[in-house]
Amino acid sequence: MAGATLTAALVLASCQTTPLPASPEVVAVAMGDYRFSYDRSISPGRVVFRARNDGQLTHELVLVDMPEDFPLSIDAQLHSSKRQAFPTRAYLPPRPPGSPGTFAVDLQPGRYALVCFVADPDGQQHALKGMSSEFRVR
Ligand SMILES: [Cu+2]
Repeated sequence: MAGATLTAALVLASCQTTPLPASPEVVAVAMGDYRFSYDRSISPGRVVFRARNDGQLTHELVLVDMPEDFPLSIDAQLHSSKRQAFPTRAYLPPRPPGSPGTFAVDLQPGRYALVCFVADPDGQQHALKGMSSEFRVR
């Protein structure tokens, strides 16, 4: 019993003297039917995306890097005849309604987008029904 108390005291002491890394920024993303809702003011560094499917349909979340000089918005790009693949930074597989999902990434200043490529029974991807969203880290 005394040993356990001593161990607890030592653990407590080490916690008080060891500096902890700063808590990462957390971005809550609500995935609705054909939209992403979140606070777009995101700072550089480690960012935790905490997503949740609040819709009635299954959704996924693909975080892509967009070239700074790309002339179109993500939505215009997705609807253009020349769809271009951007590098995937993170991928949250399809989630049924009510289901959460979390991932962490290290983001440099730049241009990014969230996209859902799940297809409806009509063959159309959610990305073409408005389920894409661009944000800038600065
Ligand atoms: Cu979707």
